[in-house]
Amino acid sequence: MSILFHFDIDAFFASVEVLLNPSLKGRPVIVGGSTQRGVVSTASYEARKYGVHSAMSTHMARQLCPNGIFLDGNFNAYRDYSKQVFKVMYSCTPHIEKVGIDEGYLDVSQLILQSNRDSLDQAHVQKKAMDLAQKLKDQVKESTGLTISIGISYNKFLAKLASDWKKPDGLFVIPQGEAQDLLDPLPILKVHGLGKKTAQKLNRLGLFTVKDIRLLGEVNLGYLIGDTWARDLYPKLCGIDPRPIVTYYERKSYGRETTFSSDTTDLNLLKGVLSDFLTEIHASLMQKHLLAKTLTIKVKYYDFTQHTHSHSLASATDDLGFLKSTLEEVLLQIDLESPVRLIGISLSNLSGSSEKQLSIFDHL
Ligand code: TTP
Ligand code: MG
Repeated sequence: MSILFHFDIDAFFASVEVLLNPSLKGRPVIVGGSTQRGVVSTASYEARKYGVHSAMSTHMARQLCPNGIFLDGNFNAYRDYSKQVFKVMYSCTPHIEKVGIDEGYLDVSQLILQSNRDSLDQAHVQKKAMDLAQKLKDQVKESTGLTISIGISYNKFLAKLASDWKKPDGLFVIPQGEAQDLLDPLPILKVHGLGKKTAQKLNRLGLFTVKDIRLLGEVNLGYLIGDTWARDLYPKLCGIDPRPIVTYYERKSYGRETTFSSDTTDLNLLKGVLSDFLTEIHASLMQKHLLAKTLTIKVKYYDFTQHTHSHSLASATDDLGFLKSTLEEVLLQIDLESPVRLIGISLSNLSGSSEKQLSIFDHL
């Protein structure tokens, strides 16, 4: 079974504005166009008490909250803060799917279950997951000043629902045995993906909760909201969501190549170029907390014939010295006497290095 986290920064743009100008703390901050024709991007929780929310016209927001502090927004700052938050997440695991500027999914199954081989007792697993999530929350708070909410569950749909459950600064778990009981009484609108209009239509038919529409069955629900939508939604109402986490290292390899302005047989030049490329690629891998197992060199000769030479190591590594000596070994196998037009190197067979680089998490 998977253990997934969904995290989402609380009132993201507004919270960054408060960090940039602490005198705004505790006040109704509304980001998204100080002009009358603007649209609200987000509002601080203080402003939400007045009914202000994302996508509302600024005109309406001003009517609801005349004392609101309306700001245009500072996208470079939002991007920087987002990067810092994701950096904390990547220090925990490379198994991350970024969904938006302020949210993402983490697959922590390996981390939790590996450090827990001795006991697969559910309560124990849950405690470990909560401890890890709390550590991430603390780390984000400490390094950025932002609060995030984390939801923990065994699929994406439930993890996202859980992160919303106790916002702001929330932490909530939906364990397998409790999912249906938690889902059933929820108002239809709480189900991610169901729009307001559809919810109103269902309400008019006397259907108000998840249980109400679940009991219709998929086919009947299809008559009301359309087959395609029902097919997607119905399993979720039953706590089922098979969507996998799609991590960046779906990307299979990292590489660089270059074409020389004139063909060359200079072995030192070729070695130097590849060695520099390897240093660069290695830096990208380190940034993403990845290990590589296979090193490949590609050579295109003056006559456009092309050869690739690969070498797979016994185990994946991020040791640059070792990779460089592997590079030299592979180079020995290549014909570098014919003039070379293009040369390139790539690292592939990638895997996460979280187990090695956990630092603050490794005592979990
Ligand atoms: P959200 O995570 O939806 O909202 P939020 O972070 O402001 O509040 P919370 O998560 O606590 O409910 O969106 C993240 C940011 O994306 C938000 O701060 C501003 C931006 N955004 C828009 O610009 N327009 C929108 O309609 C929405 C929903 C968000
Ligand atoms: Mg958010």
